[in-house]
Amino acid sequence: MRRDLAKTFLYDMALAREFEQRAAEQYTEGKIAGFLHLYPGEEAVAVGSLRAADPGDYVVTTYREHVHALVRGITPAAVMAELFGRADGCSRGYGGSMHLFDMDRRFLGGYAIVGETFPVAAGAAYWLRLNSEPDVVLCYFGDGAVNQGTFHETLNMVALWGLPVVLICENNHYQIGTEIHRHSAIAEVHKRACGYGIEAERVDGMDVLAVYDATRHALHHVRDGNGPYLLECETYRYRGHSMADPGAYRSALEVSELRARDPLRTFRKRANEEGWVAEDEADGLAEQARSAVDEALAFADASPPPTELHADVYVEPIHLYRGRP
Ligand SMILES: Cc1ncc(C[n+]2csc(CCOP(=O)(O)OP(=O)(O)O)c2C)c(N)n1
Ligand SMILES: [Mg+2]
Repeated sequence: MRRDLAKTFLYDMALAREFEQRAAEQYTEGKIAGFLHLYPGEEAVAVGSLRAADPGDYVVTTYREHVHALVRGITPAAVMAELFGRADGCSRGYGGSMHLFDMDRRFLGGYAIVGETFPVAAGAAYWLRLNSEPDVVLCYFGDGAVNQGTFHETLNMVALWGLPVVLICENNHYQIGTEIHRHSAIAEVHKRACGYGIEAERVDGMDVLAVYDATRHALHHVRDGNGPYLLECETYRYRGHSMADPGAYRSALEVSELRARDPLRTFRKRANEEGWVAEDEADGLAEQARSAVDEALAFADASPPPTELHADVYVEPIHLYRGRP
């Protein structure tokens, strides 16, 4: 393995963990409004898959998307400012935590509706096909989205038309407080793809290198013209579903077993043992990540509120409503 890639993985995951922990603090201090869904425990999925993608590829993802945005190259300052609802946020303060967007980085957004990412990704992939572009769409979704109609409709159409999409399931086994076995006849998400003739694979989503290798394989498959691919990454979130959820439905034993497989700690240990990244280098990367988040917080705090909230809002003239009940 290349040493620079191992360092990139370590930095990305350290930044992800630090960013989310500090965002949680800001939420409790009232700096962030609305819902806040955090990613600790799942870092290897976004980092491994997005580091395997090309800059030209498109990304469509869910409301648990801060880390995807960071790995894609949106600055921590622009992401934190968006969480704060400020003018310098990547969505100019309009979107907040669940609606990060950056066209330059082909980051087509976080989406708050479960199952919403599928048709958006299919549309983008269809556009790529029409324009004979070589790029691929990475479409993220949670295990809670696989019983939505949009999942099945989209798998059918992207398979039928052979569209360039890698579907990436972040299977953390929970949909808010409901465990997947309680609502899904087939809980192994990758098995569902065969119903549409889509190749699929399950991968250990706590292992960044495994996710990276599997995504590279999936992207080659798609770029070689073999149609879509579905990757199921088995992972776990350490916090509740959102800041509003203490996560009391999970046993302490279950959480501690999964904490023992912490993707950040396990990869750091492996990188050290393999001679890819020494302990002091890893400490340095963690320190850099802390400074980046310090700067992001200062930037977000200093950023003004949006001044043009009505700029993109279309309303009918108010007199049309006069006289209505
Ligand atoms: C169509 C729709 N139904 C219900 C909700 C409420 N809701 C928000 S998150 C969520 C659970 C989704 O779980 P999953 O897809 O596994 O994603 P995770 O939060 O685990 O990352 C639900 C039901 C929603 N946002 N959209
Ligand atoms: Mg889930």
